[in-house]
Amino acid sequence: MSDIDVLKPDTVTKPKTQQPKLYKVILLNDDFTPREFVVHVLKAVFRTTEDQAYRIMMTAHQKGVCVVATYTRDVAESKAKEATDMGHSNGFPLAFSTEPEE
Ligand code: TYC
Repeated sequence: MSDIDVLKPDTVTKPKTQQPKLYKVILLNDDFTPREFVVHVLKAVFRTTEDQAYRIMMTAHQKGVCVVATYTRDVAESKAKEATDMGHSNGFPLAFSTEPEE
């Protein structure tokens, strides 16, 4: 028996389930929402730590946008809506969008 035969698996099983397509939730910068409020929303809706929320907020603040996290489509869309609604309920133009991952 050659080395190659020893290393080769007898059967190759194909996964039966497909990986669901993932969607990014994107935080958009604006000039009005207070920084602390953005951090509060990120912690509440996306369950980030204070430190992660601060970094995400500062990236959006400096670059215009920041990917918050990726989820299945339904979860991404409902979290983006919940977070956007939280801003609007408090009189801020805070906005989150979603887009499919490559
Ligand atoms: N740019 C806002 C300010 O200076 C803070 C902010 C950061 C708002 C990130 C939205 O996605 C955002 N108060």
